[in-house]
Amino acid sequence: MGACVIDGKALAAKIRSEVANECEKMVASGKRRPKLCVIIAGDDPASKVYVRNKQKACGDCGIDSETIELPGTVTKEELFSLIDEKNGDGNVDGILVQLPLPRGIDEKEVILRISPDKDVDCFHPVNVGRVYTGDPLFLPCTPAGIIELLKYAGVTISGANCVVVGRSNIVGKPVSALLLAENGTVTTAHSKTRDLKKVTREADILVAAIGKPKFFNREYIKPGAAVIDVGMDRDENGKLCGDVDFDDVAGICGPITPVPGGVGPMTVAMLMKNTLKAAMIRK
Ligand code: BQF
Repeated sequence: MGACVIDGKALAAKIRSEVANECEKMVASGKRRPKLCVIIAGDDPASKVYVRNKQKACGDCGIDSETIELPGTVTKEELFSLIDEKNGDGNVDGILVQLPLPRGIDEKEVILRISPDKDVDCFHPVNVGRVYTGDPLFLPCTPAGIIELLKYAGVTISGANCVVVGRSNIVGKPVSALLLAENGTVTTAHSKTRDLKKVTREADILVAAIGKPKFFNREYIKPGAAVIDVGMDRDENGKLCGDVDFDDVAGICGPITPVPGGVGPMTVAMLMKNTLKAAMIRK
């Protein structure tokens, strides 16, 4: 117990090197490298950074990557025909459409268009359902990264009171499902939750995923609790920070993830794992 900062960067590097080893094994056995196709539409600066992080991670792992940049004015039909082409391309293992999409394009429809066996983000309803029924093909990247971070820090999930704050399809809902699959006792709290402090103060494991800079101070935390900060927010000076007031909380909590260098690098590392998996099921 006692505050310890969980080094997500180091764990992500370890996972990338394991993926790299597996890729070299594939090459040694005469197979081609896994290949990820990343599609980005528009010029959101944060999205561009994330796509660059993913390209670089592919390079580190020995995964081939192709990035297709579309203008923000792209139509749904154009995007669909590109996805159809990549679905049918036997040399492409994973397809990722960077979110958010430009206004007017329905993300749900785009996700449905991606072949489930190439859906390395694990956003397709078929893959989401498989996670919930305990028969996963891929694991959702950020939630799977969170589980790995907890295990790496030596936190026992089984039997623990887990409180997830936030209920997005990308983080809150699927991380709740994975914590449940690990035998946690899971509460998913959100903006309508009454007396949030009372709820989070019961948490042995708190996952903060609401997108509000430094929202969670020590009043929300049970002493010794593990704190996972999924926020990618900007503070009053425009500096990157999380949903947790790290300096206030670090004095009383148990293991805690920093921002940057906590969950973020793990999201990208788990994407590499999924891409390797996609390549393995293709052959
Ligand atoms: C780090 C993301 C919100 C909305 C859409 C490393 C990433 C971030 C941080 C990264 C994220 C967040 C990604 C760090 C991908 C994680 O060193 O702390 C890597 O690239 N991420 C995304 O693709 O879409 C998002 C957050």
